[in-house]
Amino acid sequence: MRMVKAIILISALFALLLTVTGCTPKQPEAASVITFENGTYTPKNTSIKLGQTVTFVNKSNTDMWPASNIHPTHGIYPEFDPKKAVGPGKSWSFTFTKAGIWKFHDHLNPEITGTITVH
Ligand SMILES: [Cu+2]
Repeated sequence: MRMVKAIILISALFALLLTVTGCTPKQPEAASVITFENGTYTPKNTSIKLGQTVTFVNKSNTDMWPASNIHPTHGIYPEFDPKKAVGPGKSWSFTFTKAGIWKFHDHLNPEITGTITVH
């Protein structure tokens, strides 16, 4: 009898566990955020999954222009380029549809760089 009680208890715990995990909605892949502030992109190196979106947020008081290397033509990943400056307080999002290690720079200050690894 004690065995039966133990089995019932374990089954109940299992059911509870399944309910708890089953209730947790599957979170969509959180978009990565890279901020531009104090003359740098943070984080400098980001790793994301294929199809994920990265949002560049300009928290500085000057324009930013994150773009694919190589400056000035941005030919390595031409779509990874807002094609214009992004003002203070504004943001620009880009969805990476190509796997690879994508280096970028600030088109207005090409010495400011970063890397986004898409896998
Ligand atoms: Cu450039």
